[in-house]
Amino acid sequence: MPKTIVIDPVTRLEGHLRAEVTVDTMNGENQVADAKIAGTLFRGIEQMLIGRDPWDAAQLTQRICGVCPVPHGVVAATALEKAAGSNIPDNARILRNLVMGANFMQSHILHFYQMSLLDFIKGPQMPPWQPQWKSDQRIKEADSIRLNKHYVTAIKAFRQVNEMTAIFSGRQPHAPALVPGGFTTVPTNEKIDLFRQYSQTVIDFVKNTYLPDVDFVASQFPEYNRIGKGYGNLIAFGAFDLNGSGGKSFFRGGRKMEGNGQTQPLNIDAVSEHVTSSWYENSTSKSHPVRSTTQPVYPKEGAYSWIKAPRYENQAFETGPLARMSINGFYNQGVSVHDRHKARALETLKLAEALPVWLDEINVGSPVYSSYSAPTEAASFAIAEAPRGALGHWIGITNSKIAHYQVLTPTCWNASPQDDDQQPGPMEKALLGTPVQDPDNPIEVLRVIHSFDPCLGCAVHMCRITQR
Ligand code: NFE
Repeated sequence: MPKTIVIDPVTRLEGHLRAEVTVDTMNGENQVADAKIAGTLFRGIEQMLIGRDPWDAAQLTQRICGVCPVPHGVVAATALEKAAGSNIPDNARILRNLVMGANFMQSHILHFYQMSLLDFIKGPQMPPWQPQWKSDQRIKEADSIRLNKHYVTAIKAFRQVNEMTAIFSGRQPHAPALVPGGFTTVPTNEKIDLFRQYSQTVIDFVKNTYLPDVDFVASQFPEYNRIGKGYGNLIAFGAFDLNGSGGKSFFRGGRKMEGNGQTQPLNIDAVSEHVTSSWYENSTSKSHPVRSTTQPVYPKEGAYSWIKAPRYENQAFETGPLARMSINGFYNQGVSVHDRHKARALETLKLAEALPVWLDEINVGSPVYSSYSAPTEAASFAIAEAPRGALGHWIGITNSKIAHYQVLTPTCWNASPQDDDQQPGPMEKALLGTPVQDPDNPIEVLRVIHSFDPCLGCAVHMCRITQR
C-alpha cells in the first residue's frame, strides 16, 4: 500500500524546504516511488533591486544568503564591470579569489558536520537534537561520540574560516570589500601572513578530521555509494579566474551527460528557467534569464514550489562540488550520496592548498581598485560558481537604475520542481528508488536530500512588506 510522507520543513538546512515522497513496495522492499521537492518561501530579491542604483547590486545580492554571500558579491560586481567594459587590477582578482575560496571551505565544513552528519550518527541526547529518528542507527556508540565531538570541532573550524575570510573581506558574512571596480581592502604583509596561518589550520582539519570522517561514514553505509544518483548529468559554470583574461580558471565550466564521460563546453544561451510547476506567472516560462520574469502567482494550478526550474537545453542537470570536480577531472568516481560528500571534502582540501599559492601572487603596494562608473544603459551578466554550484546574475540598466535582475542559484538547479516537460528536478530524480526501511522514520530520504547541500535561503526569498 503506497504511503505518502511529508517532511516540512526539512531541517538542518538554510531556509524552508518541503519534501513529499510516496513510498511503495517495489522489488520486495519499500522504495521512494514519487518525490516532490518544494521551496516554501517567495523569492523576491530581484524585485527589491528594481529601480535601485546599480552599485547596490553587489551588496544587496549578498543578502540572498549568509552562507554563500561572497560569490553573489563577486558575480554582481563582475556583471557591472562587464556592463561598463572596465577591468579590475590583478590584486583585486586575487583577493576576490581568496575570499571566495575561503567562503567555499566554510560552507563545505558547515555542510558535512552541521547539515549532514547527524543523518548517519546518533545526535547528542539533548535539545535541539531530540526527538531523533529511530531507524538505522548502526554506528557504534563510541564512534557516534567521537563524531559528535567533531561536530563541535567543526564549529570552531568554520568560525576560523570566517575569521580568515574577514581578514580581506572586511566582515563575514556579507563582504563590504566587494565593489564594482575591484576591492577595498589593501593587502599588507601582516594580513597575508595571518591568512596563510589560517589556511594551514584548514589543511590540517581537512586532512586529519574531515576527510577521514567522510571515509568512515562511507565505510559504515556502503550502500550510499549507489543510492541517490539521479540523472547523472553534471553542470558547472566555472570559477576562480587565474590570469585576469578569463582564459584560465581554477575550475573551468562545462557539462557532462550521464553515460558520456566527456566534458562538453557550455553555451550560456542554452540556459532557461521553467516555471509551470512554480508559483510564477507562466508567460516567460522556458525563457533565458535575460528575458524571464519573477511575477508571483499564488495559488496556481499544478504549481508546488517557489523555486524555478533551470534547465540546460531543456534538460535537468545537477550542480555543485561533485560536478565541478568531475568536469575538471579532479574526481573520477560516480554520482551518489557519498560521492557528493567525498568530492566536497576533496574540494575543500584542494582550495585550502591553492589559497597560499594565490597569496604569493599578491603585489603589496599595487592598486586594488580601478575607478568605476556604472553605465546609464546596459545589459550584462556574469557567471561563476558558488559553493553549491553554478551561479549567474543577469542585469539590465535603464536611466542609471536597475531595470531587470535575475539570479540563477545552484539550489534552483538541484531542488527544482518538475519542468514544463514534466521532467523532475535533480533532487526529485535522485530520490526515486531510494529504499526506506521504516516509512515512519524516513531518514534515508534526508540522507539523499542533504547530500546536495540545499540552501533555500538562496533558492527562494521572502519579501516582507511593512505597512505603516
Ligand atoms: Ni545559501 Fe548559495 C550557494 C548560492 S545555494 S548557499 O552555494 O547562490 O543556491
